[in-house]
Amino acid sequence: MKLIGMLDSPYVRRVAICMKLLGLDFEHQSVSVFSTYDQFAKINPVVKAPTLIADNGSALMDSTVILQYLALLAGPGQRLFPTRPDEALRAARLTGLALAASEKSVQIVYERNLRPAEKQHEPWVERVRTQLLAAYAGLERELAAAPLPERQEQFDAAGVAVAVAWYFTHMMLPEMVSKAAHPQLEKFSALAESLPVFRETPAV
Ligand SMILES: N[C@@H](CCC(=O)N[C@@H](CS)C(=O)NCC(=O)O)C(=O)O
Repeated sequence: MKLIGMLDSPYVRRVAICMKLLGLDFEHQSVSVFSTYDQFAKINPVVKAPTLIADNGSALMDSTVILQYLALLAGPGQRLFPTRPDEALRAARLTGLALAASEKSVQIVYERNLRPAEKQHEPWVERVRTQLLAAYAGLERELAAAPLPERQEQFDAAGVAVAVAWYFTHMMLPEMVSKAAHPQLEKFSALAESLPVFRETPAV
């Protein structure tokens, strides 16, 4: 299997870390949807990162769809996606918030970096920023109510999504979301980023 995309994408990084936690063999190709668009388009004409090339050559896209497929390959004993309904519900809530935070961060980055200054629309950026802050406020409350597991062998896909989103937002939009106002997220992120699987999969 091949995972295509740059690890500075929270979606690509999420899949790469989960693949390592699942113990799956894969080759990672750091191809950019921007600086190497044509090369990416030859692999997947839709040019979405991540793209997973399955062993039969099928090109899959969307990190959640890819992880759904990979969890099946890893077998019934995998522990990245809980199967108990109460645990699955919490994982779904955390993952949804983390993916919304990633998406809203990406939207602001695209608005700032891809559109010419005179075409930027501040009411839109403000709307997206409000959504971004709401997603992180929700996550902060969730973590304050019940902390996420901290050891690598206890990590699940929801924890990966949360940690990757928080790191990405601060890497790309340093002043946008206060670290001081989100102590639970900041603590969890620092811990996650110190784990071997996160350090071996840096957001670059
Ligand atoms: N919902 C998708 C979002 C993936 C996504 O938007 N990736 C960005 C890179 S961070 C991308 O492919 N951008 C190029 C484009 O959308 O044209 C997922 O979970 O994989």
